Amino acid sequence: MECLFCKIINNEIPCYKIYENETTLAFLDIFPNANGHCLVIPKKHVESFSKADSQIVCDVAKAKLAVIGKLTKLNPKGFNFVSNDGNEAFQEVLHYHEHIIPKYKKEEGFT
Ligand code: DGP
Repeated sequence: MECLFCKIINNEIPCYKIYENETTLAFLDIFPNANGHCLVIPKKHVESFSKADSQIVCDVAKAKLAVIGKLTKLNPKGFNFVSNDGNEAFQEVLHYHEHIIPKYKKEEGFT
């Protein structure tokens, strides 16, 4: 099995787990953009959001809500939810994942 995130699901590669249930896993991104930057993935391998069926999309969405609940202890002021879809969109790991990036203050230049 070559998929990096499938290896994480199978405990072949370690990760810092934030949330897990039967169908999904969330863990800290190894290259975080902010404290608490998580990735939420389905346990069933699917390449990207646009290739996922509605059940997977629903499972991941529910897991995102659970992860947000866990991240409240970091006291974020907001979140960015990002899913890169395809190599042209800078998707590096071809296993569907949603980035949850906590935001702590407004960035310079934005009103
Ligand atoms: P994307 O560019 O959307 O495919 O993002 C892939 C993310 O996966 C990137 O932010 C870094 C993260 N990542 C890559 N390899 C590992 C790993 O081995 N462990 C963890 N925790 N995250 C990883």
